[in-house]
Amino acid sequence: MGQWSQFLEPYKQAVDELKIKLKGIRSQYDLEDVHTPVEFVTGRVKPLASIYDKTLEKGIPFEPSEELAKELPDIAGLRLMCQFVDDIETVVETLRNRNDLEVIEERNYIENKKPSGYRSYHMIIKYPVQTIHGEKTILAEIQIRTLAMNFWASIEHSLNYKYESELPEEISLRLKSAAEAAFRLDEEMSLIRDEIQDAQQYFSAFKETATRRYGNKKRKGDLKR
Ligand code: 0O2
Ligand code: 0O2
Repeated sequence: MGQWSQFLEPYKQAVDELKIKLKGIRSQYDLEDVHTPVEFVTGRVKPLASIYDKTLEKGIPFEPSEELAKELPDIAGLRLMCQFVDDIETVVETLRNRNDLEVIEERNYIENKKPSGYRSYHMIIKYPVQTIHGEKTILAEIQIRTLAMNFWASIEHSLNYKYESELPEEISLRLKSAAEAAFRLDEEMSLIRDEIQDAQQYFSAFKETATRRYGNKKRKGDLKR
């Protein structure tokens, strides 16, 4: 167990660091009072049970090793959720241009959705972690998706877990249809994107003015007086 803790420590550090850095993208856009392409960020180190399952799938030994680190590029996993499909391209471009990480692979499951109906944009990166024994470069996976894609993926993930990846035909068909409905929702929202962004800017300006004037307790009508 100790060996695993030592092996996973740089991944934990990378997830912690990258969560702060990627959340920074959102706060910098907020400060400039423009639409932020990042709605929220999550991250996790792959649980040992999932690492074990993957080693069985890939036919590699379940032990901390260079081979395992190479075969499982998502031991450190970050997820960025966006409001609009177009935001994904902005985030992807931002990540390609950073000097604190190197993008080594991209998979576009939005243009090429998976047979399950899954849509998301994946990037595999190299990320240097500073340790007491010097720099260690690890691989991490960043998944970028809209809120609707994320909603679908988390429901599908839970159902797959419940049915141990053997989804009944009817559920599988309904999920595929739900994936298309989620994508149509994204398309509809994109069509009224300007309208939505104006409303969001108006709402945050309102909140700011209300907080400045009255603290947190006043309503919209109070501002008009
Ligand atoms: P389940 O059952 O997996 O959904 P904070 O530090 O407060 O911002 P916190 O609570 O440490 O955040 O965790 P965070 O970053 O909000 O999100 C952790 C959850 O996101 C976990 O869910 C992960 O499963 C999921 N997650 C985030 N990023 C990834 C990723 O890149 N890949 C995968 N597979 N999962 C990711 P839970 O809570 O474990 O529950
Ligand atoms: P977790 O931590 O439970 O999410 P390959 O080995 O090259 O065939 P691999 O390793 O499966 O491909 O990579 P892929 O498909 O690019 O990305 C894997 C991750 O994407 C998964 O992690 C999921 O997080 C997500 N994903 C891929 N396909 C689906 C899908 O059909 N539904 C959902 N909900 N998520 C999907 P893991 O390994 O499942 O682990």
